[in-house]
Amino acid sequence: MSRLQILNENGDILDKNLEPDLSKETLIKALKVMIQVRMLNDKGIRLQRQGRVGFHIFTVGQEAHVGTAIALEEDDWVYPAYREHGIALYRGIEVADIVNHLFANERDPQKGRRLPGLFGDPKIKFVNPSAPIGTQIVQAAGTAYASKYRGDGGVTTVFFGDGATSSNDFHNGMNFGAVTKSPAIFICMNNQWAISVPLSKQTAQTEIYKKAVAYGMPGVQIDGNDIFAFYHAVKEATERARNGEGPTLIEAVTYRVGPHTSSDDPTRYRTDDEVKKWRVKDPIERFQKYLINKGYLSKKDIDAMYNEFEEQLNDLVDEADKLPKPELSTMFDDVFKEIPPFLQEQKEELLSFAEEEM
Ligand SMILES: Cc1ncc(C[n+]2csc(CCOP(=O)(O)OP(=O)(O)O)c2C)c(N)n1
Ligand SMILES: [Mg+2]
Repeated sequence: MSRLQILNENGDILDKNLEPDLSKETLIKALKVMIQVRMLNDKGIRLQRQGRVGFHIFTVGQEAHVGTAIALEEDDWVYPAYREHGIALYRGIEVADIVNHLFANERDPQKGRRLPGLFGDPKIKFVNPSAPIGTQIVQAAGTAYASKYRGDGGVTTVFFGDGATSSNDFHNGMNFGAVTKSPAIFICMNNQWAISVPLSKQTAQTEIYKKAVAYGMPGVQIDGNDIFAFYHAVKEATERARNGEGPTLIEAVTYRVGPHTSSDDPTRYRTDDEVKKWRVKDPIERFQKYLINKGYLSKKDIDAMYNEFEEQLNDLVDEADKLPKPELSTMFDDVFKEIPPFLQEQKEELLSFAEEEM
């Protein structure tokens, strides 16, 4: 089986029969979101380097995942790994929520408890990522099983990296999902690297989609920089899932163009040539070319989209930077419905200690 590509690097459709029938508005919204992901990335790393934000997770080159959001229903669950911010933006997360989260200020919906970039939002069924690699795969398999059990017609999609396929949770989740024929979509973002470990040192079966055979589910490999390949593969997988035919594994072959995080220096373990080879496959540039060729947008319209978001982002950053951190007492919230006496005691002790120190 070959790798599914619909939109090539020049922005051309390779097979007219596979060109998705999507409205101009939907396509423009998708581009807008991809641009937002890219600009949030660029802003995030600058803020981290300026010492204003503690940590940064790079997303450059992996923005084609937005095609997934177009293919899903709004009510379907999504478990991201940690580079799939486009799904949250497509589903309408407030950009201010993301920015406040980066600064871990008092308006951060995560209340300053998560690494910057590891956010979720229950309103849009975008689940908080767990830091241990692979955990979300079993969580998603459970959520998909719950949908089947309740008969609510929902589909659960879970993203994970190539490195995560070496985790026990990959096996558990794939096996459970397939054997229970649950409505799950497993999407492996094969970006070739797990921090400094290349794919060839991670697994002897480097065509990850083939692992699906062992679990008894279909596996498809797509160009992970092609928004239409995502759309097409996910759409097909949702149809199977909703028909009671069980899960699908989608391997999206992409590349982590940036470092793993702000704590990583990839020049220590990979060549510039490799990175350059992938830069020309940029998912946003090819989609922009497509939209220009189609007559939906001009170069000027696209420039305006960047400028508009730049302004919005700068305003949000200025505001977020000035806000105080969450109240110390909030660290005791949310775990128990009613705070147990031993924690109440600790809370009072901490607060009186903090008062004395001030
Ligand atoms: C169980 C576990 N082991 C190690 C780590 C440290 N760690 C964080 S990200 C990462 C690499 C993950 O690579 P991959 O799954 O390919 O995702 P990518 O970062 O490439 O998107 C590792 C080893 C962790 N978070 N959890
Ligand atoms: Mg990886």
